[in-house]
Amino acid sequence: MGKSSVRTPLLNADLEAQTPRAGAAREKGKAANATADYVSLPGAASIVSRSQGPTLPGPRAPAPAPAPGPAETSSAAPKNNSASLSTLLMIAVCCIATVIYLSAPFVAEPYDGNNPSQDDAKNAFYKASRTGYHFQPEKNFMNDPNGPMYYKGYYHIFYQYNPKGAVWGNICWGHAVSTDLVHWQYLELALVPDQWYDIEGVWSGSATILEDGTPAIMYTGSRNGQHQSQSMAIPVDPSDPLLRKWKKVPENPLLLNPTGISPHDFRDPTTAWLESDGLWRITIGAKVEKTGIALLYTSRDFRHWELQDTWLHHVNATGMWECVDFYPVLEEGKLGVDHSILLGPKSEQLNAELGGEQPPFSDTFKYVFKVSLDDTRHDHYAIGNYSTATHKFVTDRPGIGPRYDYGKFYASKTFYDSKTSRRILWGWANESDSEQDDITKGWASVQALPRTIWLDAKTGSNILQWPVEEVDRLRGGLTSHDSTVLEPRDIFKVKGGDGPQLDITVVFQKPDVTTVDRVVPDEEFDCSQGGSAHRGVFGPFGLLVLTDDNLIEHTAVFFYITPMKSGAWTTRVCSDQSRSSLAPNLDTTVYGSFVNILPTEDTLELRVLVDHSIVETFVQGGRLAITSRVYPTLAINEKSRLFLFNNGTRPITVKSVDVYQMSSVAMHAI
Ligand code: DQQ
Repeated sequence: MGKSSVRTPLLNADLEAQTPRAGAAREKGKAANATADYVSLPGAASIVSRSQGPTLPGPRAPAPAPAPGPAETSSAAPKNNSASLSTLLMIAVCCIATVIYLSAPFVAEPYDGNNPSQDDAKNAFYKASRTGYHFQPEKNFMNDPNGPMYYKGYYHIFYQYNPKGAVWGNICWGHAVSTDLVHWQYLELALVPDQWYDIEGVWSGSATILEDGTPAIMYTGSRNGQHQSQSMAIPVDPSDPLLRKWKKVPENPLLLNPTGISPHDFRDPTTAWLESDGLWRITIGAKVEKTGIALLYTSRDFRHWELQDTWLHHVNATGMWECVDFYPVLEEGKLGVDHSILLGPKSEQLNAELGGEQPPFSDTFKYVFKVSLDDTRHDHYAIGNYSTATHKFVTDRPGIGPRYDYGKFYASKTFYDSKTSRRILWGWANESDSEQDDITKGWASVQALPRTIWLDAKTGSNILQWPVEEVDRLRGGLTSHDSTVLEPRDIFKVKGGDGPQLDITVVFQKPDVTTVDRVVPDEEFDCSQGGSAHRGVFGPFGLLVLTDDNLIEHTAVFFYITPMKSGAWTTRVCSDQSRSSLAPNLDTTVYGSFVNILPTEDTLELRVLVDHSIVETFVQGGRLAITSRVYPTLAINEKSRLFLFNNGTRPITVKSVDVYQMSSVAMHAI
């Protein structure tokens, strides 16, 4: 793949200002900022409105409050003529948007990829949402990633899959292999519901590499109105690196729900780990009343499992725990750790090599426990220690812990990549459209890009997530831009950012909050009130991705720096889907959370990977992630644009912007 690099200064020629920069108005704006910093600033109509420019609220966004805008807006805005001009423009734009909206057809024949009528505009909307470089099956419904592993030169991903339709049901294990985690080849179904104990579905589970080097799968079988039990499958031919055929062992089901646990609340076994007592251990999600729990089982032969008296972990009032995951992480460095090598019979040898004493290596390793909360459909993780004496996980901090990802990312699972000594995380990004849309387009769900994860040594309190480096090989033409300043209300088109498949890195100078004399706390903002249309002092500022030329559709990924009652300033990152699409029946929830910016850090950094209907955002080197699903109707394919914006009342310095075009990957059946 050829790479071209165009290094250009971030001038207006590259980043075309979308609205005129009247010097006088700018000066008025600056003067007004001085007073505007004192207040929390509600409801500018849209990030694309400037004092002189049109107001273009997305038709599906809530109408801006008629209340007066921020102080500098009213004082900077030329009154009289320009006010009525902007009203006229707003009416015109609304009319155009309405016409486009009404003429945008959202009813189409089921997508089968062969029907010529699907090439017309009616179906462009559906077709454009198919991703170019994310893993997704050829058709039908997918959910949780299952049993990821590296085996004999291939990465394997299995996934919950309905081979008969684009909605959940008939759940089997789909299977694909790759040599680089990016290019995938589909294989035949690995596990199908064909036994009395899994006849309603082969639900989620994990793979473990056993001591003889062969893999074993533990999974949940569903039967009889979703009664759950745990079963095992092994490869028919372990010498086949593709592991095409699997057989269920005759001892199945290996585990029935224990006393006190409902058969409806007993599922998703983890990868097993071996400890120095020669016992394998797995943990399985369950609940007791409203307490989410992780049951612990031991086995010497991987067939006969014994429930342990103590739970590995539990948190009150969190409901059913799905898809739990439990693994060690190094306290320093990016390398992953194989749980069984760390704690198993080989651990002493490893420890000796590391110059340590005996396990559990408490000075060197921490543990991560992840749970997928069925009640909220969010994945949370806690960092702590695991005692091989008590077999309990003890968190460093109370509670369920932060989320892996503040957008669409569920039922995730890690594996240890023995090829490169990484721990890699997979997570399911479901759709934000309707089931009817999914049936029409013939598929639902993608897997987020596989992410390398490791402990953030700077904070010790969070993990870092970063797309596996193999993703970088999809990068094509690079357009780089140097420093520029975004004045309040600026919106610049970014050269090199056309198209629906991008990998964007933008670095902002951390604003100097000490320049603000008096501050009114703004603790109420939670990304959703107005989203990118809200106005604060420092922010929102960031990127508009998957944006059409007229900025009718845009997905804003932005920072927002908030003064708190304590006097401290905190930094949020938000992903605003409320103006992403003119299409109806979409979930347009605005996502976001606080990100820890350390005093030693003087930049704010976003890496945003755009792929048609998925936008994956990594903040501050991976300290926070947000995945969103969006379905533009106008900003599709070659009509998609990239913009930088600042809707705060203070200027923001952009230090650099790098934009790569991303190649598509062909995925075939073999
Ligand atoms: N999905 C599976 C279950 C799991 C849930 C069923 C999580 O095993 O608990 O498809 O999305």
